[in-house]
Amino acid sequence: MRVCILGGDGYLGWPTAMHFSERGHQVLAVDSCVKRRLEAELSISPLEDVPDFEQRADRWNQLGGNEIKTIRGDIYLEKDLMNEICRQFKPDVIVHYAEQPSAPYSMLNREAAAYTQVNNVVGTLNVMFAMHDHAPQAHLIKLGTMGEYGTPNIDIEEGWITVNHNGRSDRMVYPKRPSSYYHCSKVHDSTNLEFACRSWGLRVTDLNQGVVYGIETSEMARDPQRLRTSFHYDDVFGTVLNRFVVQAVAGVPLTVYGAGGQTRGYLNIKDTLACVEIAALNPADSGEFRVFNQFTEQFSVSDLADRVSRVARRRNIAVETQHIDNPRVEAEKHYYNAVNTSLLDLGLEPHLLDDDVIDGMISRAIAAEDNIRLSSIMPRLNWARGATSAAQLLASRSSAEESTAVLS
Ligand code: USQ
Repeated sequence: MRVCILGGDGYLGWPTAMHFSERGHQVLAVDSCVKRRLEAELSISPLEDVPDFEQRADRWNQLGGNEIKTIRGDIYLEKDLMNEICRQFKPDVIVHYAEQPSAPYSMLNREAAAYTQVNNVVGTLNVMFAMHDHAPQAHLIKLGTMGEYGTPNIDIEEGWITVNHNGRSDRMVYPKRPSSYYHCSKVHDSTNLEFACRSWGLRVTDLNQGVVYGIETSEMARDPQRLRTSFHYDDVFGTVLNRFVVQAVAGVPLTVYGAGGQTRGYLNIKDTLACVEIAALNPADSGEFRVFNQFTEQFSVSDLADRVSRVARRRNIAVETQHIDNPRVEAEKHYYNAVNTSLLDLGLEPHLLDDDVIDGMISRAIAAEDNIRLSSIMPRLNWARGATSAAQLLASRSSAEESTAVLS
């Protein structure tokens, strides 16, 4: 297949590009590298240095893999880019990760919220229109999020639900209650995509993905330094398990927000790649807006803290857990039961979160221990206070020169 990966420089996009190349597909990876710019503006670095987009592709191509071609470009700002890609590359599959991915970032201030929503929603519109005009048979695999649903007091279905009301019944898009302007952007994308399938006959799979953890895939193992993906542990781009592992190694208490009963779906990065491949090999029908819930296990935040503590203690690393005031507005104790059978039915074989996985992540964090910045660990953004916290965040940074338009 001819596979175009949008967001091919990202935490998931780069491993996905290698995964498809390794399996003999023709891969075009596209990225504006804006996330690296946002990180620099916020004075944030991943735990380990990550080679440039083109350097990683060059390294992969030198190793004799099926060539990964790259384009450095912005699908939102460069209005003709997706048209050109659809006309020239003629993708069979477009995997779309090219969005601002951080919920905390989107809550920073008005500019960050607006950037997140315009970049994500208009970028996706550009993909949809390019497909309509130049690649109507291509299959779009769009990364959505389990956070679109929020934490309803009923079971979460896979995208659709049959509603009975006043004696009548209809199959409707499952109700959404997102919990950040980032998560809202994914809901807006889903609305636009469902409409495009209905009105233009596009074929779309929306992967409502849970929180991803892990940094190892078989392709990266071929040159762990030069093919690696990013490992964020900071308060803006770091996700919870990655953060807890680094906090344990740094010898600071694990930052459980609030009561710790917040339950979410989780999956290993290896399963992200497998799920995207399964979706690509089993495309949606023309006109079908198909939704898969992409996670393998559910955990509460306290469960994760307990697991990291237990594995760290086996290495004689003493770990404490601290329940800190929750910077987010979210339920801290709630019902959570989400269906995730579609991908399993299509053959997904999950890599579950066992102690060895956590231990492997601890080893990586120990190897990069000197890079851990303690100033990146405590949450600096507050959902409810919003812009006030942006000012606090600015003040908490070491140098005035680092301030940027985003934060001003
Ligand atoms: N949390 C803590 N302590 C921390 C960090 C987070 O208790 O130090 C809690 C949060 O309050 C939240 C849960 O852990 O209840 C998950 O937070 P997260 O930062 O790991 O993940 P989230 O903000 O939900 O976003 C991440 C990705 C996003 C993806 C989403 C999937 O950044 O791109 O869409 O996971 S989901 O959560 O299913 O919506």
